[in-house]
Amino acid sequence: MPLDDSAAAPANLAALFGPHLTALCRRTEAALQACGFEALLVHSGSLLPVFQDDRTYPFEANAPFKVWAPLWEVPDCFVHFEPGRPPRLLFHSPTDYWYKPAALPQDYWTAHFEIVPCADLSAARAALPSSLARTAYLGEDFGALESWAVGAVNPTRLMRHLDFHRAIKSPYELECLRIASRLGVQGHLAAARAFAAGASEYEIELAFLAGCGQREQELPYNPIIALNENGAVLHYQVLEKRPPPQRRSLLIDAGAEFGGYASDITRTHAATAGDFAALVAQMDRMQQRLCAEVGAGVDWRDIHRLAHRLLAEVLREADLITCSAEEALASGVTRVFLPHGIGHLLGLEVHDAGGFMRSPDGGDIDRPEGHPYLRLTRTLESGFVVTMEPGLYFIEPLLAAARSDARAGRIHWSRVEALRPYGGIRIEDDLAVTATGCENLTREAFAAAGGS
Ligand SMILES: [Mn+2]
Repeated sequence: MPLDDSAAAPANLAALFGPHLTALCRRTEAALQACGFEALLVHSGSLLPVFQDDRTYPFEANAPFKVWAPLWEVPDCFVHFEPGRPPRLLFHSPTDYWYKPAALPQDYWTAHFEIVPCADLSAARAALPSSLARTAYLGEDFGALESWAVGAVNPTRLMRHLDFHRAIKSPYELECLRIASRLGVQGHLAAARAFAAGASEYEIELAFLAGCGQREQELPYNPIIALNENGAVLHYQVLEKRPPPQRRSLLIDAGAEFGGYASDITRTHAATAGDFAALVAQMDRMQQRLCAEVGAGVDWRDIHRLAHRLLAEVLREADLITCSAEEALASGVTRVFLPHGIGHLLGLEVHDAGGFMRSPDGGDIDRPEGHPYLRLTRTLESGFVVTMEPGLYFIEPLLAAARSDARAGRIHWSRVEALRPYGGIRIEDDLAVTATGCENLTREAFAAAGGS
């Protein structure tokens, strides 16, 4: 399906970018001052060659660079920022006839930069001040960097200052995230149609890519497209090219990217009505209850704990446990069925930076005991964007462990066996936290596209 153009960049990005950059300059200036630096130099990233080959791995621009400029395809660019001056973009413009060099950007954001084309790294160095002794550099340690004599490479304290504030998205960033959600939803709708038509995992991925109009390396992460029991593998990465003989369920965790910002969306589809479809509906209601708890001032760890309380009730109602919901919670049975965190920060990275920080200088906030995979422990603030992704899975190694200890008597094993061929359920939306609640970027995008 061709990309619906109405999902692409709206005109208001130009108006939003200026204030975004002004705020970024201001907080970068404060961070540099707090950490004893006079300037910042950020690298977009290096192309990584494959050993003994003339190919390179797909390029991924570094997030600390993408926060400055929505350039995610061009290696060896730099942003140089000195407080009091407009940021400079040293744009990699090689002379090349093997590959097509990127054209100098001309877009809604470029007027805010002084853009300097640089043929190679030595031209980039020549465009910078002669001494970089008070400059902090962020990026990989490429070969020539030592001779550039920067003041510090990836100084931890400065990076923490910058990462801490990245959790709060500007209106410009929120708009990029909305567009990324709309693109991702186009992919999900196309994938759901392919599943209904009996497609293989591989064909469902092709439908997703065509739906959002992006190639795989443009996506924020490799889609998880799992039919039947494959849904029990949390980061399932195989794309079977043949459809299974029996089509029971699809778990698809896939997002799109816009302006360097990600969406991260999961839906679970049942092929037919029945117990599994009913369980998906129950998990959807539970997910919506959790979303309703989100708002500024809420401790994310409390949301995670609440998810386990609600999951215990779902397990009880679905007859998957033989004990009470309270006992399932207390004995750790819910963690057999939901072994991952309830959600994470989302932005320039799918698992965005700064999820554990108490303050820029103040150390980290611990995860709740027994929950080692939670990626966010901060108290929510207006402007945070988080995912809400409860799950319920039938994971063989976790079930095997529970079968051999005290939890065995609390699980209704014949029910587990009946549902195990369906793999698992995850439902994931992206939420922008507000003072009074949240904006559900995913559900709004589905509603606008006429889906769910
Ligand atoms: Mn996620």
